[in-house]
Amino acid sequence: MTWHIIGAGSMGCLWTAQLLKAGMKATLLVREQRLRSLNIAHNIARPILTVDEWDGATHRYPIKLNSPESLTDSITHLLVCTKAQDAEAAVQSLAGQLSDQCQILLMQNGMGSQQAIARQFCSQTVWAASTTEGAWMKDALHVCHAGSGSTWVGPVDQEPDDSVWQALKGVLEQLPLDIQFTHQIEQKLWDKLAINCAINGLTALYDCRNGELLNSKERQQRLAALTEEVTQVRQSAGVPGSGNLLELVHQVCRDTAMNHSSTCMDARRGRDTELAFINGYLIEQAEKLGVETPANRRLMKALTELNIR
Ligand code: KPL
Repeated sequence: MTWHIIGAGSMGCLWTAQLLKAGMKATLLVREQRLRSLNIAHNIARPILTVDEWDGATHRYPIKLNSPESLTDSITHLLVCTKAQDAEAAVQSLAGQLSDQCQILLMQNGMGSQQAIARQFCSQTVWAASTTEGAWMKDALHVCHAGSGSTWVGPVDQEPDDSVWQALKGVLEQLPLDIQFTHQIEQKLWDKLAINCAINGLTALYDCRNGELLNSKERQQRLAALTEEVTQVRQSAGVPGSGNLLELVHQVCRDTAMNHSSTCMDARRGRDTELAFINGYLIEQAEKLGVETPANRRLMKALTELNIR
């Protein structure tokens, strides 16, 4: 079995390494220009992917790199690890290569991109993942697996046959990661949406680490207001809750206290963020449902004024 992984950021590199470790074949897909620079930088036929594991071990894997433009293989298992705003175009760029039985696994933050892809690729099976694995890039093709977490996987807006379900489950169970399959991935995506709505934008606004959001009363109040709005929109959308979201948000702030969120890092680097699929998605859903979201709107306005989009 060969997996094609699109997106060579922290999750793309981490998952490529875990697939290779489990004895599967993996081809990492990057844009043509990036492919050239990586091949030149590594100056060898087989570039090396390096993973610093959270237990202190370092593993190196010779990997196969390609670009969507020059790929001729038929894709049976596609892992999409791009930013949310790039996911739909990434899958479309591979549309001609996807087999009808292709399993497409989406690993984006936020919501909206998964549903858009599921609507377009109805012959294939589209799965979404929600993960708490902690990883960051030290350098190109060098990822630091900073903390081990859990990953939930479930189908988006469809129920695959049991044989399809069992086949993917059997494959992913071979990975050295904690992966759990669920029929309620939407609930898991909403849990993660609450975490990202509360933490990501605020850390970009204050340019601080995740743990520093708990440092003052004002920041804690903003976390609480953002989270409360997610709870209200979620309830109006009829998505069952899975516990106290504010407790979950505080737990993530403590567990990832020293991390800079992905949005804070994007803002620092002057890159587009995933906020349109995080707070933006929440505000859009709230409007449809007639729910007010002043805290989320205030945050988005403040970020726009700082040119963080
Ligand atoms: O998902 C994250 C992100 O940075 O995007 C959190 C959970 C906030 C960890 O930093």
